[in-house]
Amino acid sequence: MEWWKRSVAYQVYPMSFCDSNNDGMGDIRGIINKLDYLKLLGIDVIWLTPVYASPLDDNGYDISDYYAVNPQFGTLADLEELLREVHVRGMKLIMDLVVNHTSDEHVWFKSAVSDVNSPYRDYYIFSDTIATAQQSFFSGSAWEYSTQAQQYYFHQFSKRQPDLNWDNAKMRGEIYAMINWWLDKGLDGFRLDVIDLVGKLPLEERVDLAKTHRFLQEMNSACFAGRDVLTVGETPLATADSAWLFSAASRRELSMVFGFEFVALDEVAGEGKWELCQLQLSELKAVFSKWQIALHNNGWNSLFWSNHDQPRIVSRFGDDNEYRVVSAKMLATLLHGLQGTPYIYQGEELGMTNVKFELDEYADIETKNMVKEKQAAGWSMAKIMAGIYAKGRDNARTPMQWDATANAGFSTGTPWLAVNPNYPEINVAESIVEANSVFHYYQKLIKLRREHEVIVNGDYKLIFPDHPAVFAYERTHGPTKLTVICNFYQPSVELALDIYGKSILAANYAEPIFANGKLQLRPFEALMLVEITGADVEQ
Ligand code: ISL
Repeated sequence: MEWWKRSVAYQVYPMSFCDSNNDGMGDIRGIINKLDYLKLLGIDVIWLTPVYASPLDDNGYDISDYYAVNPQFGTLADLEELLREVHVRGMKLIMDLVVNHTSDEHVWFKSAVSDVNSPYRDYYIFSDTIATAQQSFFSGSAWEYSTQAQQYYFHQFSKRQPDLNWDNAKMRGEIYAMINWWLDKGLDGFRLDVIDLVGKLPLEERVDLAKTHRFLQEMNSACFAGRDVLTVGETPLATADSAWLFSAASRRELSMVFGFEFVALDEVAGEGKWELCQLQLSELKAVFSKWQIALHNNGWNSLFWSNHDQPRIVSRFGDDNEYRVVSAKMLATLLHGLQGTPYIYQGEELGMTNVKFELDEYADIETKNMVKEKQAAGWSMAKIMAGIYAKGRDNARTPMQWDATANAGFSTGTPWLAVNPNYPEINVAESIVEANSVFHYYQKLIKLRREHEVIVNGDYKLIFPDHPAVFAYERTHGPTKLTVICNFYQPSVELALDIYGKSILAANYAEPIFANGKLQLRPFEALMLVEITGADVEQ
């Protein structure tokens, strides 16, 4: 079986991970210094968000040179050292591949705007008019006028992130050569940014999925075929029904994709991420179950609660006050019992929380653009701030909390984004000494995946489907049955589940309470149980 099906990944956001030279910005040397911490946690793969040359309009997702490292993060030699040090510790490293768009400072774009006859003009998408009403993901029209080019160009993200024209075969060839250059260094794979947007039909305001798949198959045969790499697509448009098209081995595209269906469950349908609503547990159960069943034996799931674009999960679906530790563990239990490759976002393993900053302390381009757009649309400041507190991307981007010293031990300089003020209580140093910490619980869950084949391979069945407060499921592999039970809310509840004969693999309270034939679940209580139902021994 492919190694990445047995792996647990960890996402490092370099700007906010560890600052070795105290300029306020995390760097590659800082990551090298913390590799032993990641090894202690027990993860197998590190996903490094972009460290390429970039003006950082969108924190590195705007690349100006795919072959160079941003000097603020270090040098190419530092990156090669990081790769070696990761390998020395028996881990793997994947990098971000941002090829839907470049920075407007990329030489291709500079040439494209300066000369209508440039061979690079067709690497991008130009039009004499605002060809469609399409909106950018970061507010406003997806068409920006370039006075230099004397035409509009297409950008699905910020206006400093012009979209590449994937219909241009020469451009695609240059991208594939670049991918191979990195893989030849021994890199273990890539996370492919918004890869389902590359099959563009910009003049029709939509993407063509069939075209995207053709490009991915071409990329696979040009770059990934014959290499033992992990490729994970970021696919905001993928559904449970379409995800296998990217990830089934027979398709020769990617190893797996990130599904984003669940992240829309706390927003008003069709109104975008800032129009908030309460999560319905029944919907979360339905979405997770659908993906689990659809990709069992046909494709592969990526499992995640958080990343650098999402708020902190304990603040979002758990409780970041009194029940912070138990609810963070409950959410971890729910996710880490599922089939797929789990991705832990830095700080999630500490139960790091959202922040409430003053408006001028936010750095994210999405947040800044949203404030302007919503103000113009007449939203109150209270509603705008409520949106940012709940969903702003900077919630996830505050510096990693290493210890209780100034700036959480992230940097002795002034951090580029303020540190969450709760760092004296929530930090790595504290988590390592505290036996009951969220950290130790994650460490245990990671180990369990290695020890129990049923977690990797078992099938999935939702149990107690209609229970309003409990998310519970079974995984079965041969004679082995895994049962995961999570009380998603604070009130205690009863569950008619017999735990006789089952052993506890993980739990966020000391002992389960079983009385009157029922399991009594305390606030946010979670249990992972295993039993052998037949005589055979698990393979
Ligand atoms: O974060 C989002 C909503 O808040 C998503 O719409 C997000 O923009 C989308 O999933 C694409 O994300 C990726 O590409 C962006 C970059 O800003 C994100 O950080 C990256 O993860 C453009 O490169």
